[in-house]
Amino acid sequence: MSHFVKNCGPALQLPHNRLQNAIGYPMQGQLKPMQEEPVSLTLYAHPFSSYCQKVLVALYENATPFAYRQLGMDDPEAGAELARLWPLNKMPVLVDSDVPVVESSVIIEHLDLFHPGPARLVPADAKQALMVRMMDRVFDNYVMTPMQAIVFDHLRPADDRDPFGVARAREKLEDAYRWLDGALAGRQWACGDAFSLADCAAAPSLFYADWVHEIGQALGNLRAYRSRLLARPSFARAVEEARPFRELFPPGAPDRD
Ligand SMILES: N[C@@H](CCC(=O)N[C@@H](CS)C(=O)NCC(=O)O)C(=O)O
Repeated sequence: MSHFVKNCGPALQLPHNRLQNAIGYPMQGQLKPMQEEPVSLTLYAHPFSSYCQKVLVALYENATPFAYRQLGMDDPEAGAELARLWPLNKMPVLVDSDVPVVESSVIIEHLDLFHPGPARLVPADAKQALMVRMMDRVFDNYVMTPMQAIVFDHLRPADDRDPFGVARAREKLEDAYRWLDGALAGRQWACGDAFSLADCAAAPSLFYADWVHEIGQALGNLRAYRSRLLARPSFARAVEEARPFRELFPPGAPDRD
């Protein structure tokens, strides 16, 4: 979800010169472990954005304190700050001790590294971590991406609609659903018993993907997994916070979930 909420949002306290110098990650010595000083995290995000929800789930899993800089049409200054922080103009962006961290997966890895809580979202074991990263990529690339292609087609002018691209996106979703249904057999979460980065990615991607291209009744493992994600308190909270924005969903939100 993006264009329709992109420049929408509250008020950054950082002076401009610090923002302009901020790109460059990691900056040695700038990031302090949580034990040494109070957490100073600001998240630029919108509650209805799928990639923002991915990071919000990670923050809520560990009750990590952060300032929420909500982007919105009613706060152009927040959008301008985002553009200064990350000229590619994508949300979410996390600012940690004046250092912007971009890309949802990297933000979650950053939280796990610098602000760990009881729920470790990236396993300490390198081999297990690889599986988690692989599944994170699967959800972003093969569920989130085609889902967004379908959603954004609704934002195009009638003459610029792309039926071929939408049909292809639906095929991609079908392929991903089928593969995931097999991969999830016998698993509670994406990679087994522990909730991880991969589940943070899975939750919003499957949530919205099912809205635009319903997961078939035959794919019981995937449907049950999506239901478990919806029942997870961290994601349930993100879904509730986004509920007031459902009317913005370009294809129209279904009357469920
Ligand atoms: N790869 C990025 C994707 C972020 C992304 O696409 N965010 C959308 C909102 S869900 C956005 O900011 N779109 C604005 C735009 O495309 O202009 C990530 O993982 O953070």
